[in-house]
Amino acid sequence: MKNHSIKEVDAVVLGAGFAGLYMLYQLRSKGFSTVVYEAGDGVGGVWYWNRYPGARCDVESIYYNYTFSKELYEEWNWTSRFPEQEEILNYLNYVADRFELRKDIQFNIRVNAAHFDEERSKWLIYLNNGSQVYAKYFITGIGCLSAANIPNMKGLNQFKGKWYHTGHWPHKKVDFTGKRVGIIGTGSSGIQAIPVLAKEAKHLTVFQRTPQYTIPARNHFYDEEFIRSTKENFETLKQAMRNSVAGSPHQQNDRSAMEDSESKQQQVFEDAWAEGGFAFAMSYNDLLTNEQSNEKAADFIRSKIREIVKDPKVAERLSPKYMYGTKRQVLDTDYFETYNRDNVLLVDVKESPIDEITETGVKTADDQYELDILIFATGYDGMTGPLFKIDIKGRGGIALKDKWENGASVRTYLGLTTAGFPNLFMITGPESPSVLVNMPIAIEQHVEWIANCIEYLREHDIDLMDTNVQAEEEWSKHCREVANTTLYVKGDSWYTGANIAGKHRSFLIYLGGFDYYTKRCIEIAQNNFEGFTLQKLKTMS
Ligand code: NA7
Repeated sequence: MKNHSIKEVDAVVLGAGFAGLYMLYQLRSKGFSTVVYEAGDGVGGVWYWNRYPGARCDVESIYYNYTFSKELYEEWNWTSRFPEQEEILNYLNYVADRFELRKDIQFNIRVNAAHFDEERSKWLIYLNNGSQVYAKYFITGIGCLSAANIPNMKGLNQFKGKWYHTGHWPHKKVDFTGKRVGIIGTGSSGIQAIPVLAKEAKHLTVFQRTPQYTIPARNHFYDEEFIRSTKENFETLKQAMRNSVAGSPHQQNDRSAMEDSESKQQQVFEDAWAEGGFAFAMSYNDLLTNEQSNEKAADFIRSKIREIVKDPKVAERLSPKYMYGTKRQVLDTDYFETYNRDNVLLVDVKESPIDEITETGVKTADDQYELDILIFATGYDGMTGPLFKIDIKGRGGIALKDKWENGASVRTYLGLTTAGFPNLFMITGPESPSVLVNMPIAIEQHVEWIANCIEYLREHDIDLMDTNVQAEEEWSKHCREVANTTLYVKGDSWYTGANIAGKHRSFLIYLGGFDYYTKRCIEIAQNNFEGFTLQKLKTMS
């Protein structure tokens, strides 16, 4: 029986960030009725939510854009090497207006659940405003890092000051003038915020659990001539990014650090340090596969910390001991220099764990720190976290969370689909190259593949596409095998899920190279979507 009260569309897309906006653009241009649901009151995704002081992208702006439209690339002018959150948000708002995307986006709506209705072979989507919608295709564009991790610390509810998480920052400017500020967490978000906070606040206490390898970003304004030449080279740049290992035109040095003498290594690392950005990560080809090379890079950074930070005890606390790069390498502006300021205190919470949050601040095993504002820069439940926040149920009413055994047994095909959940697509899902590729480029590749796939299904009158169990077993196995050849799997990071108490440890990013991955996706499509079962339904209600 057809339920006439429930609206029907071809596709429901979740999230209006880079992924959701481009998915909408693609599907609409192919004539599919599409609606995007977005929890925020504006577009931008991660760039809508992450408004903390100092928030910036760690990919160079001229590469951190869409490449599907030459005109768009020519129209937009980035002002500096590493774009600020506000500038990226302005860009995405410009995209939404330019392609008239807003009319198909519903803001301030959260999708609570999506259940596959086997009788109708459609997804029934449940919205937090109480209404429902049927969709033939259900597509998630919710990012890999959108489920905030707010540690369950005793006493937080009794804190009389204000507290914030970096990923849910207020839209009104927070004034730190004259305030005693505390920040927990020294990942990318903390390291970007700390130098800015230190300049504004009366006093800043940094609660560090694990020190980080961070490299100077060497941010600077672009000059007009540089921007003009970039635009002239658009086609070359686009091809270079789309056919690269990591979605950027930068080439990795093709040598092992072990092939060079100590003095040559020092020179290579010095040059990369001076260049800033991800040059350091690209300085040798085996920093993430060879422990000896890795140790050389780690030693070099530790020597820089000792050089910059005046107090040797503080320098020692700031020096990471784990393998370089197994947590995402951070880019900073004056991070280590900030610890030379009189108004900044570093507290090592591994030495002296946080006991509780009190009415007036943070109490550790050894001391009490009085605070007016407390900031959680404590990261995210990455990769599976955003998907598990939604009650997604496939065939037989099986929940995605149960199929994947709460993260212990994630199985996908190309990180795009998973068996038993027909017509569900995950943009940059677990086991795709995602966060280890320049995200807008990874997103474009996924979105174009999904849009072309859906168009193929329409052309061939196919109603349902489901993943074969064997295909996903093989992909997941391949994904794990490639990861196990690297040092990434040895690190305690959000990459491995080790940052979340009780989370199963697994490495859910495909490391076989974006170029290889793209070719594989194309081949699969060209072979009439091998690894999928394509089904025509006899009668449609
Ligand atoms: P990250 O990189 O996960 O960093 C979170 C930080 O918070 C990290 O230093 C954690 O220490 C620390 N943390 C987490 N929980 C606690 C508790 N309970 N107590 C003390 N310290 C804690 O998140 P970011 O937001 O900085 O960056 C995420 C990504 O966004 C980044 O990689 C870029 O891709 C963009 P730990 O290291 O786990 O010991």
